[in-house]
Amino acid sequence: MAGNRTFTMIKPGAVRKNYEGAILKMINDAGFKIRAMKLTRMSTTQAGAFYEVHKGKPFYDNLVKFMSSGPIVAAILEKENAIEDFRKLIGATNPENAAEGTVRKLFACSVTENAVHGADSDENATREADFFFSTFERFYDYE
Ligand code: RTP
Ligand code: MG
Repeated sequence: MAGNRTFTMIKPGAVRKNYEGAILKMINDAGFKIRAMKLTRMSTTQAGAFYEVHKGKPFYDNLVKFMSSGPIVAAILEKENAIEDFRKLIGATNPENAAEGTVRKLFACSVTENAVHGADSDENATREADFFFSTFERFYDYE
């Protein structure tokens, strides 16, 4: 993702509660440009494949079930230092440990239903973006 892009999902719980607008506003206000975006839903097979790095961990089955339980907003975001800055914006995985003012502090209800996903490396951002978006659905060259 060329170092300045990340991949995110607004998770089913947050979409169910109509938080997607507020979360996207926080993302824009933090200086991220939306370069691709869609409302979609993963099947359990797709969610299992998306999270295959976590296969075998105690939370995997629950996570796959939750992530396929309803629509999500998937997006590619662009900003200098995108991966790190986005993870700062969303806060710790467990909302109980998330800093004040972070997306998870404001919108997450539990460690599984933690409102948003943020890619953790360039390599994973690329893999995750490719999972959801064709080249025709990405708008990298617009100002
Ligand atoms: P994410 O990938 O969603 O941005 O979150 P993360 O890097 O902060 O957390 P990660 O370790 O990649 O875990 C992926 C998702 O699995 C759920 N999880 N549950 N102890 C638990 O019950 C537990 N640990 C992780 C969370 O939904 C987490 O976002
Ligand atoms: Mg992660």
